[in-house]
Amino acid sequence: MHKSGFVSIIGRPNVGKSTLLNAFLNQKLSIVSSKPQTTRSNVEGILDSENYQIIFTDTPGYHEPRHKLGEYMIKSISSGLNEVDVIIFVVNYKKEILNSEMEIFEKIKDKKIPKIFVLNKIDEIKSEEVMVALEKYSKVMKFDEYIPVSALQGKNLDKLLELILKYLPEGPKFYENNQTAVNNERFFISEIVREKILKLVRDEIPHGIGVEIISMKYDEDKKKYNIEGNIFCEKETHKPIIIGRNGEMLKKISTYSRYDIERFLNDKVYIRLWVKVRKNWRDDNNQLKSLGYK
Ligand SMILES: Nc1nc2c(ncn2[C@@H]2O[C@H](COP(=O)(O)OP(=O)(O)OP(=O)(O)O)[C@@H](O)[C@H]2O)c(=O)[nH]1
Ligand SMILES: [Mg+2]
Repeated sequence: MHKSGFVSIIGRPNVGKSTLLNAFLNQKLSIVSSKPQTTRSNVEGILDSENYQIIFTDTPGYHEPRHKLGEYMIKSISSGLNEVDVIIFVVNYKKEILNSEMEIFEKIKDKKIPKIFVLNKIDEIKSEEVMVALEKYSKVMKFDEYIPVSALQGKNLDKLLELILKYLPEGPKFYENNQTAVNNERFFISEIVREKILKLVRDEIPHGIGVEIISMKYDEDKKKYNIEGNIFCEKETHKPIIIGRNGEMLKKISTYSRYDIERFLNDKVYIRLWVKVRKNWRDDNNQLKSLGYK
């Protein structure tokens, strides 16, 4: 018997949805950072085995949108819930259940789809707290399964996979063997650059960053990819911060990006990035589209 299907990972920002996807795929597919609202578009990853194929969708964190980019992110979550076979709802331990968690639950509770409740980051809490939290949530949120995990340490992920497989329907492979990614290469490359900016640049600046890959060519003589891209920021005052003194910050962003892109493409890379200002692009439909948020 071969099982296959679509599994969506949803939850508030920063709870570890992308970390969970990457852990299942054993590959860094979706970018991760300690700042909330890291993921902006749905990222699909395929876990393939002899007896099953799971297509995971990592979605943006659920939040109250404050601009059109935020609205796009919220729409992505909804579209990620269309025609799925299993929903995974990820939360982190807190003393009280949050209103926003209840809001997410309200959105999925009437769907006739198997739902798994995942308490993530259990490496950060005591085992008594795990029990208390699971009991508290299970009283107010009806799920088919409840499971505590640590996506970062890989704790209980084998059990979570078993639960997913339990609810996954019988079906054929939807994608070829050995394919992990669905989104296109340029998407991943721009995401890698955005991740480095999220890690290296302070405060709120990264939230207003958009990355566009303008060209990607393979140089047959030098045997490496030539990649060029634009980093868009929202304010004139952000530009010198991203470039840094003597261009040092931009150099760091480029170098760290190159390491990851080389790993991703499995080839040598030369990357050049430019920093440009696009005022309020997060609220401009055309600019959003040009950055792939459509
Ligand atoms: N201690 C601990 N940290 C974790 C775990 N899973 C994720 N994290 C950390 O939590 C932070 C957020 O992780 P992400 O995977 O980006 O979270 P997300 O839910 O995808 O966030 P958004 O894309 O913003 O919605 C990162 O710093 C991760 O390293 C875990 O199991 N344990
Ligand atoms: Mg994410």
